[in-house]
Amino acid sequence: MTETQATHGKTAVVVIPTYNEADSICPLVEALLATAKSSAPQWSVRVLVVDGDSPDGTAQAVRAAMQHQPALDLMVETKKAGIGAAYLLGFERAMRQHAADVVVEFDGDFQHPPETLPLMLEAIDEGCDYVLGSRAIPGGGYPAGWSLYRHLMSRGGGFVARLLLFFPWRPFFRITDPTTGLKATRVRGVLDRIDFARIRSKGFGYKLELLYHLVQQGARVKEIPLRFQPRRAGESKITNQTPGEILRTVLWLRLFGKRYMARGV
Ligand SMILES: Nc1nc2c(ncn2[C@@H]2O[C@H](COP(=O)(O)OP(=O)(O)OP(=O)(O)O)[C@@H](O)[C@H]2O)c(=O)[nH]1
Ligand SMILES: [Mg+2]
Repeated sequence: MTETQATHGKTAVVVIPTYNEADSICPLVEALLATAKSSAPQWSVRVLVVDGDSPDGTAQAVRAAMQHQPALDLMVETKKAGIGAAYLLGFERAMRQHAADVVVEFDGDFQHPPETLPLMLEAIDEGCDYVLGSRAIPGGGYPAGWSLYRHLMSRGGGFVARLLLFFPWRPFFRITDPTTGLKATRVRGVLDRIDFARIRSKGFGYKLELLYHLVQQGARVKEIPLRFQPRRAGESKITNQTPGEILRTVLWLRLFGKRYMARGV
């Protein structure tokens, strides 16, 4: 075994979906790779950007960065198709092409602090399968200056999602922030047991679907604190339809989720 193989035995692919994130994406990629190199040297970390054909030049900026950054990869969708669709595309490529041992879900707007990456990989090293960044446990939190509406949507919506997905079972008490977007998932025996064709939501609801199925499947879950930052640049892709889409997804999962996956996986 070469030295590189010995020190970089495991591969983590950080998948970042982007739509009009040209101002943040390159500094974010640099920060992620730098923190991984210094604080998780036992991991080979790659970053895969899945761009929804952004008109602001996000993909061009990534392509330019790829010239000097071999750990960076890019997929460009034919058109913006939802955050869930982008992640599933990215997971497929991470698993098939990059032989990922772990895939990480990470926002492209610096709301997830890059320093959380080594902490998530450390939890995977300890034996966890599914590491979730939680804004609702000590050490985590929401951005200062968020409107009452955003707090209500995030905290109230999160509570309703927990209730519908898990009450009165044990996961209800363990999953404190079900709508979080920061996650690290072990591939072998965990993510590779999910049939992506059966994930129904192409938008933000995919988060709840994957959470539900992975928890049902018995993934060993750990939450780490997530201090969710204000957006650095660009605009939110959350619309007035997003809360309704998430609510429909969790209701459907509560009613049919268990039987649906049991038939297919
Ligand atoms: N490729 C692709 N990326 C998307 C799509 N929707 C959202 N994203 C990206 O997914 C990440 C999360 O989306 P955000 O709009 O930041 O969602 P959020 O963080 O919950 O909301 P804010 O706090 O308002 O930013 C960002 O990097 C977006 O650019 C999409 O349809 N396609
Ligand atoms: Mg965001």
